[in-house]
Amino acid sequence: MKYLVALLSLVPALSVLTVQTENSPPNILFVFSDDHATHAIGAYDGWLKSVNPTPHIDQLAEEGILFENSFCSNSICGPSRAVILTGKHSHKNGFMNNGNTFDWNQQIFPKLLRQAGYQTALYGKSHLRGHPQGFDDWAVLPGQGLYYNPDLIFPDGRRRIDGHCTDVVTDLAVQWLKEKRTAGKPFLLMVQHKAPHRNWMPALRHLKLYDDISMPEPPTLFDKYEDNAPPARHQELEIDRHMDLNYDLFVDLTPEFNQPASQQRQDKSAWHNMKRMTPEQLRTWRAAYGPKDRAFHQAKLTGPDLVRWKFQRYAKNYLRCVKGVDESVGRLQATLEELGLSDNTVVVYSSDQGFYIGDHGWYDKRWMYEESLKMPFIVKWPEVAEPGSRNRHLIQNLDYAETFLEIAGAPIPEDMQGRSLVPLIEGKSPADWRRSIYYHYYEYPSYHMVPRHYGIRTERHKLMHFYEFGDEWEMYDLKTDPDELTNLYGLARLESLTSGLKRQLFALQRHYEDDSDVSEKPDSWKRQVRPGTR
Ligand code: SGN
Ligand code: CA
Repeated sequence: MKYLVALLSLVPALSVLTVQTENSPPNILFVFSDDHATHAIGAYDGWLKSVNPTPHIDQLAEEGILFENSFCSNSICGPSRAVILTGKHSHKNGFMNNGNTFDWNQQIFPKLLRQAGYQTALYGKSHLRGHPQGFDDWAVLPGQGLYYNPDLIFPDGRRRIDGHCTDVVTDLAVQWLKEKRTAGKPFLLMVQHKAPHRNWMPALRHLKLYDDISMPEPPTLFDKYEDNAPPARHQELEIDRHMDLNYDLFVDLTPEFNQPASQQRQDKSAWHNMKRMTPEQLRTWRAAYGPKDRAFHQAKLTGPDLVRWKFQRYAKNYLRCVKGVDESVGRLQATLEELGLSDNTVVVYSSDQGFYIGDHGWYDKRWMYEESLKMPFIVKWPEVAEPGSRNRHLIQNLDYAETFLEIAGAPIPEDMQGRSLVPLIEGKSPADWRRSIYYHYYEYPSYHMVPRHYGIRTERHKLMHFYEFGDEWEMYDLKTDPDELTNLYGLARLESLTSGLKRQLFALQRHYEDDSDVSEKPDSWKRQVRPGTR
C-alpha cells in the first residue's frame, strides 16, 4: 500500500514541515449536495440533459468514473448522511429519521482517517444535530440552514456570514485549502451544500438563468398512480395539489407574508429564508421574479396548464440552485489545481438522495422509486480511475466509508456493512459483488406523508413492501418499465419471480440484521432464506 513519507523537523514547533510525496495516500475531497437527482446531471443522461445543467460535474465524470447504479439505503437527508459516516444501515447507526439525534460518539470514518494520519475538515450541511466529531476543523449549518446570509456553527460559536449559502460554504472550503490545511498531511475535506434543497432559492446571479427556454417535461408529469399500491395515491408531494405558489415558488412572496394554514404541516424555513435577505438582495430578487409573476397572474391558468407552469418555475429554480453547486465543483477543482494538489486528490461528487423533478407529478424524495433511490456517485482519481469510464455494479452510500478507508490505506472495521468500491474504481469486476441492494425508509407520519416501506432492487427488478397499513406490495421490471408504471405484484405468471425476490429480500434483512420491520412475515419465507450477499 502507498505510504506517507514525512520529514519531521527536529524542532517541534516546525513539525508541520511534512512533505507529501507521490507515494503519500491521496487526499479526499468529498463534494456533497442535498437532493441533487442524477437526472439533473448532464453526465447521467437523464431527460434534463439537453439543458446542460452541470458542465463542471460532467467534466469530473470525463476525468473519472461514473456509477450508473448508485443507490441510497433510506432516501432522506440525515439518515443518508449517517449511513455514509458509519458504513451501517439506519437501524444499526440509530439515525432512522430526520428527527433523530446522531450519536457522534460512535465509530465514523473521519475519526478513523484521523487516526490514520489524515487532517479532516467539514463545511456546510450536517443535519445530524450535535457538534461534529472526527474533524480538525468544521462549520455546519444549523438544521436545514438558510440560503441567504446563513448562520454557521463553528467550534467556538455561531455567526452569520453574508452571501448565498453555496458560495459561503465553498469559500470556507477554499480558505481551508489555502490557509488552514497542514501542508504535507493527507486530508479529507467534506464540502456539504444545502442546495438544491427545498425551497429552491438560487443565487442572485442565477435568477434569470433559463428564462429564455422551456424545461423539458418528465414523461410521468401527469401520472395518476393507477397501478400503484394505495400509498402512492395518499402522499402529499404533488406539484398539482401540494406545491404552494407562495411557499415553494415565491409567487408574490414578501418577508411579511404569513404562513397560510394549508401549509402548517411544513416547516417555516421558506419564511425564514426570505426574512433573512438584505433590502438590496430583495430588490434584485423582486426585479427578477416580478415580471414573471405579473405574466402568471394575467394568464389565469388552471388544471394541467397550471401544473405545467408550476413545474417550469420549480424545475428552473431547482436547476438554478444546481448551477451554484456545479460552479462550486468548478471552483474547488480549480483551487486544487492552483495549489498543485490535483494529481494526488480523489474528488468525489455525490448527493444524499435523488429527487422528483416533476417525475410522477412529484417533488421531494423518500420513496424507493428510481428517481429518489438513485444517488449520483462520480469519482476522479488520477492514475487509478479510467477517465470517462462508467460502471454498472450495484453500489450504495453504505459503501462510502469503506471506500475512503481503503483509499487511505486504513483498515476497514468488521462491523461496517458495506464494501469498499476501490476495486470497481480501479476497473475490476469482483465475481462476488452484490446482486441486490436493500432499502428501508421510516419517517412517517411526516412532511409529504410517505409511509414506511422496505424493498430490494436487483439489476433488473424491484420489489417493495409497504407494511404499515396492511400488507401492500409493488414489483417492477425496470428493463421493460423504467418509469415503474406497471405493478407486476400478484400476477400468477410471475409467481416464481416474485417469491424469489421475496426470499432474497428477507435474506438481506437477515444479513443486515434488520428487525425494525414491525410487520409479520410468513414463516415459510423465513425458512427459505438463502445466505445474503454482501
Ligand atoms: C424540510 C422540507 C421538506 C423535506 C424535509 C426533509 N420542507 O422539512 O420538504 O422533505 O425538509 O428534507 S421545507 O419547508 O424546508 O421546504 S431533507 O433533505 O432534509 O431530508
Ligand atoms: Ca436531502
